[in-house]
Amino acid sequence: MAAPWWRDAVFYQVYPRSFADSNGDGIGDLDGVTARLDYLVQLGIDAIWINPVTVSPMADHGYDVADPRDVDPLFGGLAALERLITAAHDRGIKITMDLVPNHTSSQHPWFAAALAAGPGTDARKRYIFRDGRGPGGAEPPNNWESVFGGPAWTRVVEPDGSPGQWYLHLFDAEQPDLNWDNPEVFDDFEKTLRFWLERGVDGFRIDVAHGMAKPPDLPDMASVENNRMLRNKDDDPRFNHAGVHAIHRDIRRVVDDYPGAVTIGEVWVYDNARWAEYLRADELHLGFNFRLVQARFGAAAIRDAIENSLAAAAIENATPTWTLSNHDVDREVTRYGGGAVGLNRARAMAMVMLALPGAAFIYNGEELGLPNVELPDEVLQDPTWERSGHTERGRDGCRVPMPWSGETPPFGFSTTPDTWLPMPPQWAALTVEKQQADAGSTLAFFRRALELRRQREEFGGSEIEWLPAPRGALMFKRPSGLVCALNAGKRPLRLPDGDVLLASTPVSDGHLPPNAAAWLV
Ligand code: ISL
Ligand code: CA
Repeated sequence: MAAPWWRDAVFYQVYPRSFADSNGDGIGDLDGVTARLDYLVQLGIDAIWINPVTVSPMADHGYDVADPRDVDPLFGGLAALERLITAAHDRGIKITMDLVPNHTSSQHPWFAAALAAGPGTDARKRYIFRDGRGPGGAEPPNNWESVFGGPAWTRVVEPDGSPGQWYLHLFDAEQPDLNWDNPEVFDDFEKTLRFWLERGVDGFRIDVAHGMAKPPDLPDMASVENNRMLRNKDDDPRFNHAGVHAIHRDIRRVVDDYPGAVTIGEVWVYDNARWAEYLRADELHLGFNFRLVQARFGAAAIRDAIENSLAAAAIENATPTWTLSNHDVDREVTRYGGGAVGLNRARAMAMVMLALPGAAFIYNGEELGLPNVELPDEVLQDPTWERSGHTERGRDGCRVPMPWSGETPPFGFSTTPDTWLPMPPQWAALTVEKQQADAGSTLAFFRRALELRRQREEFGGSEIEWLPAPRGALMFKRPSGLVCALNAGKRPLRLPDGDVLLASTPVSDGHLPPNAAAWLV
């Protein structure tokens, strides 16, 4: 049997609000993506993962879904998605959508029905409603916190006007968690899966894939500290309950009716053995592994992240996945120190990622070397900002729209300068237009890297062998011959013999400067 297409695919994540705006309202949309597809062909990607575009009041920019089987008019409606699918397939690009099984929008008809029907009704049993604790039920049912800050419970007013039950929302109050013990919930999700697969979608990124099942007694969390994003512990009762695996098996049975379709789970689970359970042959095809995102720029930390990611996937003979950034985390240029050093390190890490066996994910703007943007308080939109009582700024800084062309904002992203997040004037130097004209640009570098990864047979084989490297450096080899060297140290690194295919910073006299990577054959 031929290897599935996704086994070594390069996925490009489109954050649809921020990619390209086709109708001048300052918000990116699907026709904007379709219009820019040739840019992605030239970049050399295999598939697009598009963040949620289904009908949503946009409390969490689409992760609050009011109708999972239609496209929001803001993004162009269902017809725009169909145009994108057709145009992408014409160019050999796959389209994967983002689905959100853990919760709905509070404006989903089911939630409206649950509120109207009152306690103890079937309508309430599609969500997680409980009576409160303490006198009059005035305290939340347990101490769980929302990932975005504040309590994970909100009290409702009952139809007769009395203070009522509480509902669970691991994220924003506008995102009530579904009750996956109720078979109606899966039945509806199956409809959603088939709806999109029938329309030619090539697979799904599954949001919070470790979250749908909850422990029946909803026990308190041991600690409500350190519960923010990227800091969860595996003993957190809100996530990774064993019951979630039966849900993944049910999903897989549906997806298997559509050969070639892929599922990619967002699995924030740290223990390798427990993470690997999601990748069993009858569960997800791919799982995000976030160790590389979390690793600081240091040889030991990066090697540890790679070794653990490979070991975790190997437990179930699954395909490793690699990602350096996404719409939830600070951009890597900034994480690695910002400025020229941050950019050099981000380029070097892109080469490390693309040299590894498995599937790689590039987040829109990564190929331009975009940094995070420091936004003023008044433009922040991420619910985290409000829910944390203005202590966490949230994720808007990595979601600023793409600069395409011209000298001033909106840089060809839109026709209105009033874009949904403001674009920094300094991005004039980072536009696609400028970088296309510059052979030394980050964009030109990414194109070359992806071209080599696609064309050179030295990238074959599913393992890596670590080669000896001096302190501060790491070096590994693919079985088909590619050597990747990373210099995360302070002194120039003497490269082994061989031809340099690509270097993220020019090599001089056989030495790789600090904050750089090279591919050799
Ligand atoms: O700590 C977590 C769980 O262990 C979180 O990192 C969580 O998994 C993550 O925040 C989930 O993110 C996804 O779902 C959110 C949405 O806001 C994010 O953009 C999305 O990537 C709610 O749907
Ligand atoms: Ca638009």
